[in-house]
Amino acid sequence: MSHELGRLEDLPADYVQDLRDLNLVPLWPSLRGVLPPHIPTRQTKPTHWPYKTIKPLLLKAGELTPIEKAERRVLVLANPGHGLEKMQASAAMYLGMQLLMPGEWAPSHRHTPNAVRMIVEGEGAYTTVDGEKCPMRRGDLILTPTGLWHEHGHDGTDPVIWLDVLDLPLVYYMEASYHVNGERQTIHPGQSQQQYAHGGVAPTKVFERSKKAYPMLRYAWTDAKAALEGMAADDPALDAVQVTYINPETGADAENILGFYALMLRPGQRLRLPARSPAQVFHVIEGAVQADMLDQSFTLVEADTCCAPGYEAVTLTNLHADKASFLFIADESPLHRKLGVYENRG
Ligand code: GTQ
Repeated sequence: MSHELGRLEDLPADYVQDLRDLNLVPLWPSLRGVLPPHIPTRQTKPTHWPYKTIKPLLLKAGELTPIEKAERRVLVLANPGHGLEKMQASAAMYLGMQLLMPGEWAPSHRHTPNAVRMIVEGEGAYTTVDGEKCPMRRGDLILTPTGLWHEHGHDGTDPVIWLDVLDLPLVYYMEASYHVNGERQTIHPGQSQQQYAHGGVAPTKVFERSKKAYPMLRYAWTDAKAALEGMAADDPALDAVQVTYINPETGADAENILGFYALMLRPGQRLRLPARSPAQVFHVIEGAVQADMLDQSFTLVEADTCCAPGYEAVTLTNLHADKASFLFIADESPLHRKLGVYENRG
């Protein structure tokens, strides 16, 4: 049952002013705003960022702004529903397309927000995370979790571009976002890529588990793709051919706040994802996919990115009838589950 609540205008102006002078606010005029009926108010709008429109502008940024003047040469994929200046894709997710030109160096820093990179294009770049040199190849996922030093270098001959996904909006909102600059890292042994690259077997820690909270930093696309193709071949009836990027020691999500997944759509497949509370981001690693949500329909080709607000079903259709398409998905599920607000409404 919902009845009309009193408005601010219903109150004597001097009374409201007396409250304000004491840093007090009446709840009832704003109660329905902060606790709307049945479904949250979402500023996150379905938004599509075609790669072909971003790439030339990013390359132009490479001409206009030297790396020393940028530190990170990034065009932010900002959701207009939040206001572009907020640099948010959703309530908790930030997306950016980053360019590194051959020979350039993005210096070492660490920060409280968690980041991952999904490599879009180019050869020869690498990210050093916590002393581990992680080569960047198309489709690879590289973690730079909270607090770990990271820097980017490029020994190749062509521009390298990747998609950054950070939980920056949330960490900033919590007044917990800051960075520290550091020295160039020395590369040390203990390559997580060698130790944890094979699902199902992990290094035996005789006395204790790894001391590292994030034992695996680079997830090669060749491995993730092989896992998806294996699952699809094993069970032709399996609808959601999807893997989650996990911490190989704990089995938990790879990072604490955002979740990361790879999804394979079989030739011509149409897959309805249920309406769940977290917002989601879809990025095409290989193929072409139609993404339908609310009253929007996006045609996503390779390297395109889009986002969907929470509490809405999304239907994904592989636009190729004769081959699989592959998506990278990021969402706010780990956060929603930890906060106890996760819902699947079917
Ligand atoms: O590469 O370290 O898109 O610190 C935003 C902040 C990338 C990075 C971003 C960052 C980075």
